[in-house]
Amino acid sequence: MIFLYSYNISPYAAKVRAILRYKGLPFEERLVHPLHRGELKRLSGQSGVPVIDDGGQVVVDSTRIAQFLDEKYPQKRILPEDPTLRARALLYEEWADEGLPRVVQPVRWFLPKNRQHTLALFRSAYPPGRREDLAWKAIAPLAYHGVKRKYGNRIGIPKPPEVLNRLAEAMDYLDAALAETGWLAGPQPSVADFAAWGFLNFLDGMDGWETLKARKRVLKLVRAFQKDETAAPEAYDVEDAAMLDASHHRRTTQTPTPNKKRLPLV
Ligand SMILES: N[C@@H](CCC(=O)N[C@@H](CS)C(=O)NCC(=O)O)C(=O)O
Repeated sequence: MIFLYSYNISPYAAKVRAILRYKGLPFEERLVHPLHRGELKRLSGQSGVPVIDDGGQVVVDSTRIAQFLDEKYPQKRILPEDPTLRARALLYEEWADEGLPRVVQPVRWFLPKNRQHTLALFRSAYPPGRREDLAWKAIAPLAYHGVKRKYGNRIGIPKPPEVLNRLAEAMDYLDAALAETGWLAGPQPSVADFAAWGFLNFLDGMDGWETLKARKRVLKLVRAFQKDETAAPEAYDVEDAAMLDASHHRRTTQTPTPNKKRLPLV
């Protein structure tokens, strides 16, 4: 049995989850709690997700996991054998892993309604209850702070029009890159498509979705793999709203001390 250590809001974990499903590999997901990462650390020597444990073979980082899975389970290859297509798949994967987050994470986190969805979704993966709610009052601003530090700019965070314009521009490029076959590298899905999907699937139903939907080939890619049940933005409840208020309050009145060991959460 393969175990996948993840967060339900992690695009890199979504990428691995989609690859496991595409290859038809049975797996069990272990959602890591952001305040309890001891087991993950003992297992993998670090505290980021995704990590897989395949019968004692522990692999960290979605790119390495994808390569490991493709070598061990060659059915439905996601790394093309043809060297040109393989190079293209790896280059586009690198863009989807490193460039696309700078476009998509601001959409998920800097548009207020989307941030509510994202935080509510994150919270929904863990047991209900007052104690846990209390913990989330701390986790939510920490998570947001981590994202701001990573994807904000020196004067704060970009305004919604700028965030959406950057999304539109990137989706134009992506749509054009998909024109030949509907996939990024050759006639079949490759690791690059899964990497892009990992980020884009979260935008379904969020502010910015119309921008994606208008690019037909991008829309087809987002619809191509099984939608993450975990990724569906749920209506947030009153407790979640309170949690968000706490995060706004924190942001304007005091800067949370960054805990280098724990940040960034996402
Ligand atoms: N390059 C890594 C990036 C993974 C990553 O950034 N994971 C985030 C969640 S989306 C995380 O776990 N951050 C917390 C940490 O690194 O401690 C990959 O492809 O797997």
